[in-house]
This record gives sequence, structure tokens and C-alpha cells, in this order.
Amino acid sequence: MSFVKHRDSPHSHPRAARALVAALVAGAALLAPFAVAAPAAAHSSLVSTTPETDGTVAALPAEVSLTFSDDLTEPLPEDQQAGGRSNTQVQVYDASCEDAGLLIADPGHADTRDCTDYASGNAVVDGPTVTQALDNANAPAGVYTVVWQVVYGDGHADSQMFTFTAESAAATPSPEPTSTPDPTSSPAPSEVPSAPTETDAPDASAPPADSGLGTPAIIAIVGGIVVLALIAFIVTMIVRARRP
Ligand SMILES: [Cu+2]
Repeated sequence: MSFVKHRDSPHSHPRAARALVAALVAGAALLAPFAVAAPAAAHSSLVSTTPETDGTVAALPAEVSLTFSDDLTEPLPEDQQAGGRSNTQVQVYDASCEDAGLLIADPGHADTRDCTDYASGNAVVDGPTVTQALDNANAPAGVYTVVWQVVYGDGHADSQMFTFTAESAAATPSPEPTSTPDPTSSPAPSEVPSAPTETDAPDASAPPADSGLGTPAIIAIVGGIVVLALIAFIVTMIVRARRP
């Protein structure tokens, strides 16, 4: 009501203030995404698969394995898994399973009820490698889809898939006692389930950010300079406009 400040060019002040606020808001909006996105995750990555991704093998082997760049988190003991479902899983489907590819791309629409999962028993984590034994008896020739889920060392879970081709059907079941519980892939028999070494204590101490000036930081700096230049330009225009 009783502001006395309206002397010279009454409208330039509000307009100038509004322009400045707008510039600041625009600058903040420009920079905000980079500030949030800066600590990009850099967990381990898939190094190799057996069978090789997109490779060809004679027939479906007795196991598949995947090796990552760093040690994986061991699956929880079965009685501690949510809904009895391990967070470390490898499923292997043959070509008759039309929706296998959807399990990653569009899991909600994947119908694998009629599919045969050749996985036999639980996936076993050994350092950076996860191995899944297969029941390959009578497994047909054709393309196989391996759908996997692991938990990286930093606690992040990941699910992906790969395919390989079996040139011919696997041999008919041999009566060999391969199903007896033995450490399939680890040659050291000392690694048989001993006292669980409490890997289940969730490693929440993992630092959330991998520090380091990456591309986002550079973009933020450049963005800041641009915003400062913008503000300087606007202030210059205001000052110029206020001159008679
Ligand atoms: Cu991660």
C-alpha cells in the first residue's frame, strides 16, 4: 500500500527482479540434473560366459557359467530368501520357449509356464563366477536363452540374458551319478558349505558415490559458466535500459 519507492521508472525494478529470478531459476534447473546424476554407478560388469555369448556348441552342456569383473555377492541361505526365491538365478530355456526373451525386456508379459527350464538346482557363486548346473538330458538342438540375475559386490542386483546355439541334441541320459552333491566347478573340496561366513549382513557401508570428476562434472562446470554469462548479459541489458 504505502511503498514510497516508486520514483523513477517504476516498472523497471520489478521487471529486472523478475528477469534475474527467472535467470537464476533457469540456471538452477539446468544444473540440478547433473548434480544429482554425478555419482554414476560403476559396479562390476560381465566379462565372459560359457558357452560363449552368441556362440555355438555341439550340444547343451552340463552347466553354464558367467564371470564378472569383480566378486559377486553370495546368495542368501535358502531359508532367508524372500519368498523362497534366490536373488541369484540362472535359467536356461530352449527355442520352444517363445517368451524367454521377454523375461528381461518385458517381464510382465512373459509367459514361461509351458517352458522347460534346464537349470538343475541352485546357482552357485564362487568369487566373480556364477555357475548353474543343467539337466541336459534330451535337450534339443537349437538356440538357448540364458536368463540370469546376480547381485554385484556393491549390493546392486542385475538381470540380463544371452543366447547360444546347440548344434545337435544332447546325448540321452547316462546313468552316471552326476547328480550326487559334489562341488561341480570348484576343485577345492574345502569349499563345501562350512560355517556360513556371514555374507548376509547387508553391506550398507558401501559408499554411495564413486568419487571422481567425470563427464557430468565437466558439463556442470560448463553449464555454470553459461548461466553466469546469461546473468551478466541480463544485468547488462537492465542497466542499459535504465539509462536515459
Ligand atoms: Cu552397482
